[in-house]
Amino acid sequence: GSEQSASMQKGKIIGIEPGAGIMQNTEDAITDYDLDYTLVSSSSAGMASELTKAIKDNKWIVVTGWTPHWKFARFNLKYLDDPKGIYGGEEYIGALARKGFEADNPGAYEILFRFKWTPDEMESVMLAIEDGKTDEEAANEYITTHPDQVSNWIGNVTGDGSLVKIGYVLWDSEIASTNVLKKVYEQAGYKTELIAVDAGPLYQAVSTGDIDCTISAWLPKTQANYMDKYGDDLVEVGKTLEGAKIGLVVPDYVTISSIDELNS
Ligand code: PBE
Repeated sequence: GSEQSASMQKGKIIGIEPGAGIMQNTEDAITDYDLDYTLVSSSSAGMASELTKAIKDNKWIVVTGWTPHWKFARFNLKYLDDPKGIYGGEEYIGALARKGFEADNPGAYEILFRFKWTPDEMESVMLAIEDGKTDEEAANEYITTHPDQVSNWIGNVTGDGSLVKIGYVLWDSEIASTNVLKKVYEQAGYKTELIAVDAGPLYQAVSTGDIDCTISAWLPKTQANYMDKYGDDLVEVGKTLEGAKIGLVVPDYVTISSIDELNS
């Protein structure tokens, strides 16, 4: 029964890549709430498959979760309340650029500055990928079905065929957004290179100028540790998406409602 399953899964929080901001936040939560839990590192895909399996068997599970994410469209899930505010409140997804990107490539910078969409729009691309489309197919489909938005992003910019190096982390959300940005740049007349790295090396590469830009920055709280370390050596261009959120997520059938209750 689910009660037995419950005790089997307790004691673990299923996490994602060790470098993700949410992993640091979760270590802080374990300490500050004095949780009798260990955080298990995995990957975004691994977390999602653990979650899918647990729900199929009606088992107790707690994962590190974030919005936008296709899992909220697919399953009945809830965030656990976080009375201590360890996971912050409303987060945004920022665009970061290397110092000098605006001067060297003003058109490409302008597109980055104007690239803004909603959680629902981003989630639609994530869902298409989850439904089996390739990253590229899903991004193409988004571009062709949102021509007005794309032309707003591009504005009067005419690309000169130069290369824009875009860094990202292989989180589902950033796979979706970065592939859309890539298509926008290509439609505007730029070449692109996508460079997948972990979060720490990503911030470092923007700060050293090894890559031009990224739209993988979850702020102000999620990746505060990386911003503290590298923020002075990079440019925060703008907010690509507002209304993001991170926290601990459980299926609805898990009866607790707050992180406080995890030990009980
Ligand atoms: N996330 C999704 C990332 C940002 C994107 C919330 C897993 C993190 O740094 O935790």
